[in-house]
Amino acid sequence: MKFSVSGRAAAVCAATSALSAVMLLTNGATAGAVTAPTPSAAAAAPDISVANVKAHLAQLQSIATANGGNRAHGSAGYKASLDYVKAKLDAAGFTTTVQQFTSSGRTGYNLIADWPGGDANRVLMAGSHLDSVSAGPGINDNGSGSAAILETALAVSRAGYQPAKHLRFAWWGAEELGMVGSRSYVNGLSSANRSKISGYLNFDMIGSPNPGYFVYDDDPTIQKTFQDYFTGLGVSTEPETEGDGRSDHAPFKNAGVPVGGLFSGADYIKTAAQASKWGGTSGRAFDACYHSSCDKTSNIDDTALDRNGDAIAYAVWKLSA
Ligand code: DTR
Ligand code: ZN
Ligand code: ZN
Repeated sequence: MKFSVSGRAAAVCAATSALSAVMLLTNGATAGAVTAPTPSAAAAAPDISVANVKAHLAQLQSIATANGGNRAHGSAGYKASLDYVKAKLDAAGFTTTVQQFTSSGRTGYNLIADWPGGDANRVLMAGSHLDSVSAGPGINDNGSGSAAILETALAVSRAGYQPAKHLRFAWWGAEELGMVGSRSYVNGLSSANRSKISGYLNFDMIGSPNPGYFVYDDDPTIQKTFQDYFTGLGVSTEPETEGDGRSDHAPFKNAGVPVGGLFSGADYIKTAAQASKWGGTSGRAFDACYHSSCDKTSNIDDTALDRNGDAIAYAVWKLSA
């Protein structure tokens, strides 16, 4: 199995899940890249610039356009998406690892980014699937989650944030094939390493054009953290019940890890009651371009993307302190 080693990257090959051997490519963290630490007790989450998040989405759109119109598992568009995210994180001082796996006869990749520092025995994770369906560029599903956690990770670096817990971010491959990448990651963890994960936050579709504000109702502490944020905004939320088992939090939940997350809606129809509290259009889907070629940069509601991005940063700061 071929792999390229870049910079001070080191490759560790380990056979793990039943899917295939998993190849790990890890860069060397650039110690100098981390700025002066900020005491975690005093740290408040920064605003996540929706303009920066949208700039990442524009890059993902350009990548899809240059690669046959999608960023699906096994495609050049997916690998280019991963390379884009990895380059930003390497430059910001993260220790990145590329996990390689095979599914449906094609090579897939997870990108794991560890922020140096924090208690290695208490890891807070935030993740999003980076792959699209083959029908389109997947800007809302799930460029939105991928771009928002990327910008949150970059905000951690800019702030020189040094929380009590260890922070780990993940971009999953082959979610659209059945959470293949995230399942491969969880299956590859020893029970000791699995028990070190204090929580996994999942963000899959957070910029839907006719948005709802749904909070995963799995772990109550994580759920309340997100609910408190939106209460502070004066935005009501609903429990996310349609997605149980349908995104990358499922393998973590099945392994006993506390999970939570945010969702702005897919092809389900917004009711009149929901439109009255959230705005938008009743009788229409939250995202009418779900799994379609029209899931492009125009298929995003900036307010939902902005609010959810800020909620992600709030939860990462609060749950890692
Ligand atoms: N984002 C979808 C999976 C998904 C997550 N929650 C829901 C709720 C209703 C429909 C689909 C989903 C995907 O990746 O296809
Ligand atoms: Zn999807
Ligand atoms: Zn998705």
